[in-house]
Amino acid sequence: MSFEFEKLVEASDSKARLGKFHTPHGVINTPTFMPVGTQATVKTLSPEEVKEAKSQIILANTYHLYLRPGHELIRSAGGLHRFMHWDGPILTDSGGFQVFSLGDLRKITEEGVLFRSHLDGSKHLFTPESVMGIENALGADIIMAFDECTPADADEAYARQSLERTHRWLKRCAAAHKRPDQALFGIVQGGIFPELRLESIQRTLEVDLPGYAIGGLSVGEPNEVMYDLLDQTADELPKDKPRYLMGVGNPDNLVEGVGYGIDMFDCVQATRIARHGAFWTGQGRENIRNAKNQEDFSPLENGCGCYACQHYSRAYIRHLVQAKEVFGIRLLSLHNIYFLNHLMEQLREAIRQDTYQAFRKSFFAQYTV
Ligand code: PRF
Ligand code: ZN
Repeated sequence: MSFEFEKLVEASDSKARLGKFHTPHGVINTPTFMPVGTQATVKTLSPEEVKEAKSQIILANTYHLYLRPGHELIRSAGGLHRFMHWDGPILTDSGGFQVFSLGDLRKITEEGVLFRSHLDGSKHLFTPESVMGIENALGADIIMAFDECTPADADEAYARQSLERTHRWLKRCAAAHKRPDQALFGIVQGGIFPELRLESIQRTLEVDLPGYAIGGLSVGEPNEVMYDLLDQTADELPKDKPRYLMGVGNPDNLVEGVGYGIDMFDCVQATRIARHGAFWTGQGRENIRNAKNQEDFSPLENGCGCYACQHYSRAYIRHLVQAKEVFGIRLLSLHNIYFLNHLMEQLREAIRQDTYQAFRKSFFAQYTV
């Protein structure tokens, strides 16, 4: 099975690239944004709606699906694509982020991570081998290696120890991965230390894989620290493989990330902020609850092509959110996902025209972070 990454255009004004990544469930135009469907659903939306909002690929979580409903049940259903009725590409994250977010509920050893379920407190062990078994059962097109997401406040000694363990685990993941129709991606760590990140890249590349991810960023460090690290390290990843910046980010992070040569992004923000009544426009983030929207019969964003903006006003969506009607959250989620996918489409077009820097400039002239 080939997971070919075709590089179509390289920008002359930045490290941005335009490409196509081939998977068994279709081609992904890069750079791209992936909406998050943690529990095999992009919260409140049907797959048709997610697709209509221009999504090419979605992300699901090994940790959640393993605990509930269980990967064997999903295997019995015919895999994740059939289970959730999404026929496009899917990526599963490995749980290397979720289990480390559990705080006191987990213990890290060389073997793996012992953790307690956030659902019922039951004890479980994730190892590189068991996680590959789960991801093979789920059957996503792209599966992430089991890593340790190094916390932003880790000192250099801890970050080194953690990245070394992540590399030993990557070798075990590669040995345990059994399905050639799934692409295993390795994950670079190294905390906020540029030398450690460069070393992590070298060690990760020792395992020849169809794609590589940058983990451990956007975990509490300032944006400028993340941008500096990306500037110094992202382009050291192979030019002929997709590069995925995990758990990032907001519209401004996507615009900047593309300029550092990132091809794939995911973030829960689009649907999470919708549940708080928030949405993005070209000017920045706003909240529909704001009194100024009460009698505003214009769409969330003038000129937006999304379903919500085609048919509904700010006044109506504000009413739904105030009345706690689920449809309000659905409309905001649709708009936010469309907004990020449309932004990526504009970035791809800018790279094609070799006008990335001009696009970036005009974006930040309007957008308040
Ligand atoms: N590792 C994994 N998943 C992730 C991260 C990571 O470092 C991050 C960090 N931003 C988000 N999701 N496996
Ligand atoms: Zn819209």
